[in-house]
Amino acid sequence: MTISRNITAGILSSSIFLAAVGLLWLPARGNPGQLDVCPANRAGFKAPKRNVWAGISEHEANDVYDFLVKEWADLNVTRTPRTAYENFIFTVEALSPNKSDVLPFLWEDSKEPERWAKVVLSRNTEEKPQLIYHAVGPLPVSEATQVVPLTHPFSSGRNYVTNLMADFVGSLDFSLALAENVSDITTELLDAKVNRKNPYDPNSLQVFPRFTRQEPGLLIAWIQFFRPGMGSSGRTLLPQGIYVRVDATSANVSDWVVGDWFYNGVMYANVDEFRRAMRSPDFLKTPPNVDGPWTDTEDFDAKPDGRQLPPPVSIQPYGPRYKLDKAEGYMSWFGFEFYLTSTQATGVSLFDVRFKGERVMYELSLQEALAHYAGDDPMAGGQEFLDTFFGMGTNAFELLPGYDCPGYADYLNTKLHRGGKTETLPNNICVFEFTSDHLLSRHTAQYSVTASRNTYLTVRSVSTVGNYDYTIDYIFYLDGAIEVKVRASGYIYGAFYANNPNKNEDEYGHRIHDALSSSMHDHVISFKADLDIAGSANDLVRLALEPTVISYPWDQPYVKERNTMHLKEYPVTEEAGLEWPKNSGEFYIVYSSDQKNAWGEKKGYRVVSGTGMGNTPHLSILNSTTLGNSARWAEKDIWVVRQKDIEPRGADPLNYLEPLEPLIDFTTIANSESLAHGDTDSEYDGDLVIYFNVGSHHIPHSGDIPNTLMHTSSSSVMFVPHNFADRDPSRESVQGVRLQLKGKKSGGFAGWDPEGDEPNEELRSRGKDKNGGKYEMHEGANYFGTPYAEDVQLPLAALEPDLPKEYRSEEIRVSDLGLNGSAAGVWMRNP
Ligand SMILES: *[C@@H]1O[C@H](CO)[C@@H](O)[C@H](O)[C@H]1NC(C)=O
Ligand SMILES: *[C@@H]1O[C@H](CO)[C@@H](O)[C@H](O)[C@H]1NC(C)=O
Ligand SMILES: *[C@@H]1O[C@H](CO)[C@@H](O)[C@H](O)[C@H]1NC(C)=O
Ligand SMILES: *[C@@H]1O[C@H](CO)[C@@H](O)[C@H](O)[C@H]1NC(C)=O
Ligand SMILES: *[C@@H]1O[C@H](CO)[C@@H](O)[C@H](O)[C@H]1NC(C)=O
Ligand SMILES: *[C@@H]1O[C@H](CO)[C@@H](O)[C@H](O)[C@H]1NC(C)=O
Ligand SMILES: [Cu+2]
Repeated sequence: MTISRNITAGILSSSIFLAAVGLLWLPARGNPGQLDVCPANRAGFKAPKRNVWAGISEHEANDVYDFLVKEWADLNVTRTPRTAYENFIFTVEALSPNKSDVLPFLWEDSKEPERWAKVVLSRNTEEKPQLIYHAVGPLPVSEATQVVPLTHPFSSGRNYVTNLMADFVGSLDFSLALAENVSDITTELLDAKVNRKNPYDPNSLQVFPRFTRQEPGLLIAWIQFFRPGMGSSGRTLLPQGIYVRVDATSANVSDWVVGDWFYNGVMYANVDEFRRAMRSPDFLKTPPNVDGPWTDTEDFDAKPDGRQLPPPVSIQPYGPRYKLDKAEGYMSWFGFEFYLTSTQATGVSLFDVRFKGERVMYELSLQEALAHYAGDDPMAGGQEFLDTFFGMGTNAFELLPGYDCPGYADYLNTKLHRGGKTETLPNNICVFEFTSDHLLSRHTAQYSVTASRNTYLTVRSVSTVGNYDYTIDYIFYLDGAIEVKVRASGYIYGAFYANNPNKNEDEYGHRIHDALSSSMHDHVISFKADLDIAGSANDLVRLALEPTVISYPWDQPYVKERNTMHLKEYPVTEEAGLEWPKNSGEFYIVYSSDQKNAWGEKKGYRVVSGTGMGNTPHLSILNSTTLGNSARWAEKDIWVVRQKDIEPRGADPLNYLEPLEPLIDFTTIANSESLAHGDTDSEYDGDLVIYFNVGSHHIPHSGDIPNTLMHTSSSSVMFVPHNFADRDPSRESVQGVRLQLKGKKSGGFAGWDPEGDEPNEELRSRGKDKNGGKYEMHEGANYFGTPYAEDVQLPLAALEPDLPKEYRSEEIRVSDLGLNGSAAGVWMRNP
């Protein structure tokens, strides 16, 4: 028997499925379980409501372009620009609807919220090129449609930033010309020079600038040389030790002014001084950083014992147990239901997450991914990346079946509308169930042993932003827990290691090759969780475990006072940033303000630093000089703030361009407003939002060469039910077995009387399910849920997908972190 799998259609086509079911019908085996696959139901599965967060379709995008080209006729807006000095519509995407409009739609059958687009106008005909947000709506385009400046999400009240880098191509030409002008120096010190004809020439040079807006009227670029590392794209492992400062204040690259040079710890006021110094006999050289097999990511030749056998893999011969409405972006799995969508800046986000019919989260979404470096040289010393600027969604490329996701995963595509065109990113989100190698629960009792499998649902994407790949998972567990997990891999962004007597680089990392420093940095990745625990009115408390000394009457007269511990609850009464408690000595719990479980306890979810490499971090640097106010959210582990339509996001991708005057300054969101509600404060309804970080303090070491390993870079935050239900809700969904031990006495289960001939009726009735079914315990294995009961045969593709056939991308448009292809909006390619 074979089951074919179609990775794009995902769910098995029904004819194949029926054949499979026919073959795989399970024998009863004293267990009335049958294979409960119902392909018709799955195929017909539909989201209950429209996905109001869904991305803009190609058709909608085209209508918006047509509308704007007319509306902005006075700006001569072009759809696909041919030069850097045109005005064009950089991006078109969906404007997330206001929660205040969506809740009535979801819960009160009010009308669907208006659909609006968010567009970025790249305005380049003025002296200062700008990127400007507008809202266009309502859609579809009609008489009523208008274009208005989009300001409500931005604390600055502005809807624009100055574009540092409107003329990327010009700046690259400038940098290459600059490098060519000093080819005598680079040949002498680096044994390399620019080769415009052959970018693969290992002894050629590339140039990348790091821009800093020092003050409003001064834009500085530090330009560093790199070897190309084209073979494996290990360019960021190949920084070279020459740096040059350029005054890049003018929007016209022709007016840029070359300034100081930096080499081996010494500053030179200009290139002539640098040349003079080079010729002096006491000039100190340091070895260059040369490419070689050490940057290769694979070793095809090694044959250690064991590598000749393929490793174990996970299979799913009967198809998935979730239901997925691909068209709408809606899923259902063992009580969880949610919508998903993707945006260019932030990638995949989830909305209206419910568990067993109750509200848990309105929104769960990435906000920003910061990598902040430190170092003794002008590049590493001021370097930081806010990766939504490059686009966590824009750079979420096709996933590798069987490797990024199990061979049986389902895939979704996303569409990007940029520079007048629509691009599809195929198969860049996967969803799959996975059974962990460890159980969810187990117990060995006197006469039986019972085990419950830990099967969970994962929604995964990978954003490759330049050198780094972020694998981002949203994971759902049968008990109602939700995990957000990020793992980084790819090439580190190393710093040049100047091997001089000072060895200043040792203060910022380890030496990991001839002339490479591992360059310490912090990864702080922000997510928003708009928790609505059993409704919108919620409270955050810190439930502390505190040591105490108590005198108990039952201890007397022997123990006067007992050293012990007890619980103390501290409500968080105003917007605040918190750090994870020392010794995990507090539980951060978001409680429903009014909904209780059967025991009178408030329904809650705990927010906790989850699984991975140590606790999730916040930024080590205080008041980062480079960041200014652009990423204040990175300074604490977890924040609680009021939910507001005017504060939909904690960060904006364009913050990267104006860090000192960002569009969104997080301190204006977390600004100590009261969280009291109910009687005391009628203007606030108790709807709170949590912002939290995952990431790592990354001190790369020799093992990060060639690539950072995911087990060292993973971190997560979990949302775990805390008194949410009356007992563990996974019992009714979990798959497992109770094995009665050999011998007569098989007791311990409700309804099984080990001693008597007749089952004890009272106990037995407890074994009945709600619908009056009566499971009768028997000797041997008692399965809950349907187990495997026959051999399965699988096609090779279930074990090793046919990658050349299944992988669709021809060429990946990588972002080089030099602003080309970033939100700075360059005229990317010739139309
Ligand atoms: C638009 O084009 C017209 C005609 O070429 C020109 O006169 C005008 O200055 C342009 N406007 C802008 C804003 O570039
Ligand atoms: C969303 O809410 C903001 C703030 O109240 C408002 O300015 C904006 O117009 C609303 N958007 C829509 C589409 O109604
Ligand atoms: C390179 O040298 C040429 C000729 O001297 C000069 O015109 C040009 O400005 C220089 N370019 C840079 C970027 O230094
Ligand atoms: C940039 O400046 C150069 C020299 O100052 C000038 O020739 C050129 O026209 C300018 N380009 C633009 C687009 O203004
Ligand atoms: C950071 O800035 C805050 C607010 O301006 C100030 O109170 C604090 O002392 C600063 N810390 C450092 C280390 O600069
Ligand atoms: C910029 O990136 C685009 C892809 O987005 C590429 O086609 C183009 O060649 C790049 N331009 C330069 C100058 O590197
Ligand atoms: Cu890192």
